[in-house]
Amino acid sequence: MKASSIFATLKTAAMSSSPTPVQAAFKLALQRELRSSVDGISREALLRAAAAACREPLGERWADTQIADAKRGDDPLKAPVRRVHYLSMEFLMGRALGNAIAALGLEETLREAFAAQGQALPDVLEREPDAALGNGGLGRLAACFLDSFAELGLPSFGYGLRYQYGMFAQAIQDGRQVEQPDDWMALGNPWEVPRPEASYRVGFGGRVEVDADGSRRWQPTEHLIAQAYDFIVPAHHSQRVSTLRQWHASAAAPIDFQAFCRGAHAQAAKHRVAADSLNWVLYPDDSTDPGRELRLKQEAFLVSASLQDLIARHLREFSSLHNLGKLNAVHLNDTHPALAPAELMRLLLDEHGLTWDEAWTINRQAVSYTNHTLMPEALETWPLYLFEALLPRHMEIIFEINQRFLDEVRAKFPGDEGLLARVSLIDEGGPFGHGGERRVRMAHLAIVASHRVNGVAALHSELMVQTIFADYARIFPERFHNVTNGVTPRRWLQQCNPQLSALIDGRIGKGWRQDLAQLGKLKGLADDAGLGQQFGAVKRANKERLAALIRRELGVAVSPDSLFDVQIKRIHEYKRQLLNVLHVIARYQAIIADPTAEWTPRTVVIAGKAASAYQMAKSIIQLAHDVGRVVNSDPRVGDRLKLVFLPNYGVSLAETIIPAADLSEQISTAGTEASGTGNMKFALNGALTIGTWDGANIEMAEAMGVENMFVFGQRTDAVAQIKALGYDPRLYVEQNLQLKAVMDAISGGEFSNGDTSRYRALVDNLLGRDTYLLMADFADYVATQARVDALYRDPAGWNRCAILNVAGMGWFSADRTIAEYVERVWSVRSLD
Ligand code: 4GP
Repeated sequence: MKASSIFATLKTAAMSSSPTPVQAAFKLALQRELRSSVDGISREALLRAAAAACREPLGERWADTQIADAKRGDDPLKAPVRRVHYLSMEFLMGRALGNAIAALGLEETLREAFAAQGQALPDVLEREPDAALGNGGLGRLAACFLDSFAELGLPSFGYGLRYQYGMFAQAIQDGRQVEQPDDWMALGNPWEVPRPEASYRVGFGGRVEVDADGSRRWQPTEHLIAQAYDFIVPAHHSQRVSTLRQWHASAAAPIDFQAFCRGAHAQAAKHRVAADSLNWVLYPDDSTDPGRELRLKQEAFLVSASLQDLIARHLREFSSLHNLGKLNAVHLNDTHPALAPAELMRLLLDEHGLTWDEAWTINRQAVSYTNHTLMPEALETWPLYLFEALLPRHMEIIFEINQRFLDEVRAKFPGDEGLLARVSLIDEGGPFGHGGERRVRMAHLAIVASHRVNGVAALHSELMVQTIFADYARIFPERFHNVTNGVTPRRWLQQCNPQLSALIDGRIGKGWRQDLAQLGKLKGLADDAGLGQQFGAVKRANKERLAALIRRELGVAVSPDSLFDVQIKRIHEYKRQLLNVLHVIARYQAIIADPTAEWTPRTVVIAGKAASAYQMAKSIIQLAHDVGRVVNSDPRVGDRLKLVFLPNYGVSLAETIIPAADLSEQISTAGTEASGTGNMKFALNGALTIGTWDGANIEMAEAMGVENMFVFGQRTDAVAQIKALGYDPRLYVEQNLQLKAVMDAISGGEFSNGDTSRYRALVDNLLGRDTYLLMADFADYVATQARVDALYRDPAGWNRCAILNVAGMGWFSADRTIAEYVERVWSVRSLD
């Protein structure tokens, strides 16, 4: 039998779950791998074999999906289905094999095949490096969305860059974070499918020339080639797939042959190296001019290649551009791809000869934008000089968009010069601007060009229109919406927590994988003591697994009987990992003061990366290590308290930690966390949340019943009020002896071997400014942690509450989120 026909059989077999042909196909792929393996059947060889066996049926599904999608505009009586193009600089995919075999129904087959080779499936799965092509929440959200695109059968393409090094690998040396390159493709990437036919030229630099007929033509001085590599994401309940198309850059003229012949080899390779630098890392350090230039080039490269691909596909399918906006959505995942409207205008005007009005209509129909943070520093702006030098034609187009937009605003709000200056796409660098430097405001471009702008949780969307985008909300009130985030239940329950999945299946059936709302059926079972015990047993097994990992990684023994209190996310002052550490210190001091009191044993787990230039976040990581070292080695404490920091946080580590958590720390200052998605993953796996009234915590509390969450701290309006009245953090410290003792211990060098300077900046910051109100929230946080202890001492009550948490999570599926995007942002109806 030919390989192709074997894989045709494999595809059918995967659907009918008849094991024989699948095994045959797998064995064939395995033999192929082993023939080239000199040192026996390594786990890596098994991994490659399994990936190869999965890849071919996935390839067939990909082709079928494209054929079906190309026909989507055929029926003139139906509203056309739009293909969504999700542009994102980040896709935090994690590992792929576990997901692929679950989707193809190959789990058991592979388990047996690996067992026959003396290997356990989980051990092989662990050999796959994480594709960490993202930084945090917005990147992981994009990965969840790809899963839901496939599951819901949405015609779509995710577009990103093919970074050779993802987010850095975090090592810890003497308690300090050290960044190392994350060479995730060192052994190749068995999943990517090169698409030589999808290749485009992207220009940079040069100048704009005016033709005899007055039309403008950009003559770039540098050309790069964008080459597509596809990563296929399968649906779990149909044959559909979605695609992440990642662009790789190379120089159009890779070597200067004349220079090479002269022996000037480095000079000959100059263009090649310059082009390749676009592929190196996600988020090059942009504190230098070359760093900023590289970043802007990466963004422009992503946008241009993706839009050229969209237009080429559209022309192939529909041979006319007039319906491009109606049949295609272009979604901007934050401001990083916000250059898209300018590039789409350029392509339509200069390359395809449309008029400004035609091109602008298409643009507005196609483009939409999601904001993911209220932190004003995250709203990108680019110096005009850099923009003009790299993208002169885009600069002209942005000026023109701006002029037309400001004319509209002037007509609508006559005489309001302040408004014009604030909403302009150009920051003129006035007294409150960037020190006299003119800059392009990318968020403003995104808003002006979009027909919809959304935030990611109800509170965030509300605050977005009240604060950072208040002027725009006045101008375009109908443009702003909320779409609350969600997570994929396939990865974040089915795959990461097989035991809990099986327990739930046994009680309510398997339908929740496709329709998470079915978890609501668990509500009626929350008082079933048997279920509670089984629930506790599953948690206990997951905790043992995590305890083993902690011992392996850190050499620290933690007891699975203790309450596992977990905070894993990027390290940021607003997320308040520091508040967590302050509580650990307070608890430590209280245990020392009264060791015989009734202590609920706790293991506090923290993990997360700090941006490489973010000194305060790095100092928090160091403090967590210093405190952990002292607490964990103090014989007076024993099992009552442990603090561990697990290095190199990423998707796979989260998949092990989350199912083992009893308590989920979601403790950002109210009004600062846009949504959070970790909060959803924890609750879905039966952890109880201690959280502020912030982001999606609020909607979660409403869904599960606020009495099932440990809510504490000042709310958003109170935060604003406290600040308005002149917040003085010292007053809170002076009035709270416990807090004072904690601060004194840090500044007195108790955790830094007597070094009183190590945390001076950190302490001064808390006592002097405390932007994120740690001092104001400390007392309530500590009191609420005591309530947590009390409930944990009642296992039946705790398990009941945990079941109610899971039961309340039905709404937080990424499938629901995507259905809402389709309805309110991407559907043709949203254009009316
Ligand atoms: C994150 C937000 O911090 C988080 O609250 C939200 O859940 C997530 O986006 C997805 O919407 N923002 C980022 C970022 O990752 O880089 O701004």
